[in-house]
Amino acid sequence: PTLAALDAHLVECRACPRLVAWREHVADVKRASFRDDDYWARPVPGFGDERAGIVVVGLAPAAHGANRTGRMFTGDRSGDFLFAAMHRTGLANQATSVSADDGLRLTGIRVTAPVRCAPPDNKPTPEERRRCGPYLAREVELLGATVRVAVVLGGFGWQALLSTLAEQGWAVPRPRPRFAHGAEVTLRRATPRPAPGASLPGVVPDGGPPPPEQTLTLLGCFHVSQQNTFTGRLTPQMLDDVLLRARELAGL
Ligand code: DU
Ligand code: SF4
Repeated sequence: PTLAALDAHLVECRACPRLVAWREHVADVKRASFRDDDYWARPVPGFGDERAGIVVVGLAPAAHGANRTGRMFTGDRSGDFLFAAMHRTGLANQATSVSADDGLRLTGIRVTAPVRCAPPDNKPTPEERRRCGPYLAREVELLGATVRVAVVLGGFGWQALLSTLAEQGWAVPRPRPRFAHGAEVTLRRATPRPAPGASLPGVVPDGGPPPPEQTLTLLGCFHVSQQNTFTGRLTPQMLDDVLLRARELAGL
């Protein structure tokens, strides 16, 4: 089980009829300014550092952004805003993100989404979110203990990530922590004990010290969509502050 194997499986997924139809319809019609582009029109994998201390959880691919370029947050204004901030805060090697082969590299951070296919009006249904959840769960699991911080862009990703983490044995408080810009919630779980067959001779887990705890801190941030960035609800400084806080918490 590797991220590459997960992505190979993901890009073949056709489990949501409404989203499969939409991602392909958008690719047929296109936007005039992209009329010469071959759209990706498939599920979009996470992008960035495979040993990331920070994972950014968005919402879903944009119809003419990631659904066109095949790379998360790439090719639209949301991505411009996000990657420029990553570049200012030392997490990306360049400020722009136009296509999957533009040379952008992320260090210590990775971008992903709870729903991997472009939805109409950027609104997946609860059922689509549930169906796609295992891909996010598996990605977070494969990143493993290196991930210390999740920067969550908006309430949809916040709810989706909390559901995913609860299923994976993280202690999620009840009532659930609410999304807010600047919200900071640290979750814990016991590090899974090795499977019985994997224990080494002479190592007796029972009665030994408890396994160390794993922690993951969620940082809420308004989504980088134009609705927020054009109106000034989310400013570059606000996003920089969240990313710098994430760096600090992740020890980067
Ligand atoms: O083959 P590659 O996609 O360039 O990835 C090689 C290596 O670099 C892999 O361990 C992921 C990591 N990486 C990264 O740190 N940041 C990126 O933006 C893309 C890949
Ligand atoms: Fe598959 Fe997720 Fe796309 Fe649904 S949204 S078709 S579950 S990849």
